[in-house]
Amino acid sequence: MSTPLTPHTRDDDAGARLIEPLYQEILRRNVGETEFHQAVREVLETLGPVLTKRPELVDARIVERVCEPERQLIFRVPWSDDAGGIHVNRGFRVEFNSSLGPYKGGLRFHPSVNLGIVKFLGFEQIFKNALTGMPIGGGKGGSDFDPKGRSDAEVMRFCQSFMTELHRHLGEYTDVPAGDIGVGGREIGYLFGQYKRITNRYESGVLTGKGVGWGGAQARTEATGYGCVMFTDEMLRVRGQDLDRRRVVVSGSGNVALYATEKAQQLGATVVACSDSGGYVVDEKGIDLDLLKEIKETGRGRVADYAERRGRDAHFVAGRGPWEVPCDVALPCATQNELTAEDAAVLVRNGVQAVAEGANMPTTPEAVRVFQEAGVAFAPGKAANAGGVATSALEMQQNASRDSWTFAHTEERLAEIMRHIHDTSHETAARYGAPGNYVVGANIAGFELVAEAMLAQGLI
Ligand code: NDP
Ligand code: 2IT
Repeated sequence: MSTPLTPHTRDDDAGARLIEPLYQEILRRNVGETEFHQAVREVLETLGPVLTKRPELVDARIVERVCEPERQLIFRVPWSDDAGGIHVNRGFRVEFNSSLGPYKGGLRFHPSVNLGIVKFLGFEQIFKNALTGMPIGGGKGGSDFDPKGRSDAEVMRFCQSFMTELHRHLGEYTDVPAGDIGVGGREIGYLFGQYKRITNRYESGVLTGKGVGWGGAQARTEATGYGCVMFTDEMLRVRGQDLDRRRVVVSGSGNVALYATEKAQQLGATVVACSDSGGYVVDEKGIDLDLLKEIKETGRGRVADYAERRGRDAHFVAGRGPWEVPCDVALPCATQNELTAEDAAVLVRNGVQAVAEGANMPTTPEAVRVFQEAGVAFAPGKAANAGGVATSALEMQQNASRDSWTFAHTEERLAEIMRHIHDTSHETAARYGAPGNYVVGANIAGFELVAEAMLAQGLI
């Protein structure tokens, strides 16, 4: 037996009492998948009131069905390095839920990837994608391949081998991958090329995050980070505040972190720290984003290099996360469980006002409680980082109509979608007796949309 759930509801809630046995069954059937257990638990803890109000969802076993992927694919990915050495990696694609549209979600290439991680990401994706209001189901994939230190030719051969198996499961109406950790424009290019070669189809809508010159959407690169900051701005507005002159700390320095930094700076904030897996850099005058982009996007370098090149203004702290740097707004944009209860306590002590998850599940459940109990505005990833996948859906829309929109138009659509997700989460939380609790609001709003479609589509 694990620790019992802590429902966000009253003790007399009949729905909440149904949840515990469901969760125990999920633990029993998905042995060792700790991140998946965590993601399921965080959602189930908030669903009690919905099940109390909607017994037809209980009768139709919607929770049991939504926690079981429609299909899980695991495959061998052999490839050869530049010296002719042979490597064998494992590929995954979890096609979790297609009630709202084709499976949609990124691919992650990182040595830590395993089935439990892909399932946690796929599970989150179902509700995130629903919240966007776009016609996309939930899925996720990836590999334990480590792209760090590999040449472009090696990455290309790996991507080609990965797609040689995965292509038979994809299609613009079936399953549409995109990027995530370790998968950016370069990898999407190689994956798309191999898909096209095998199928002999220029099926633009089969992958998103493509180059803007060959079917990609303007603003998709920026969308996750921009959207996360737009969501933060909306949360602050509700409290009569804004981002102007705020001190912001961002973790990570990849796609999400770089463009969260860019949007925060555009809105008048000073981003004073960012990080990578080697440590963090503090730059009290504000991160020089051109320099950071040059190091990270062009050079695939480290934040330690940034500190060195920036000179006296910045310093690097090895082997630690950035949460000890005092700030008004914290944006975890690196990876899961990177912000612990101890980090949260330090942030609260230093006066943090708002926290928004650019990454997926970066804040541990204990840390979320620390923020909520301290009255900090907290935005869960499935709401705050949904701008990336929403803009992927806009890319699919442009591909389907053989059109391409301007950056300004696409960014305006993104801003509308982020406002919509904010308002829906905020209103739903209030309607279910948890005002200001975006975790409750986002989970319930996303779940209700998916549950409705599953009910309508019968027992499948
Ligand atoms: P990138 O690969 O571009 O960047 C990842 C960043 O996080 C790097 O700075 C990396 O440092 C750091 N990082 C990764 N793993 C770890 C780790 N185990 N410990 C410490 N630091 C780590 O990925 P993205 O920016 O695309 O993704 C970041 C997060 O955002 C992920 O959680 C992803 O799921 C989520 N996300 C991404 C979206 C997208 O559109 N790309 C959309 C929505 C969510 P290092 O280089 O040292 O490994
Ligand atoms: O976690 C995510 O939402 C992503 N990695 C983006 C998925 C997508 O299909 O654009």
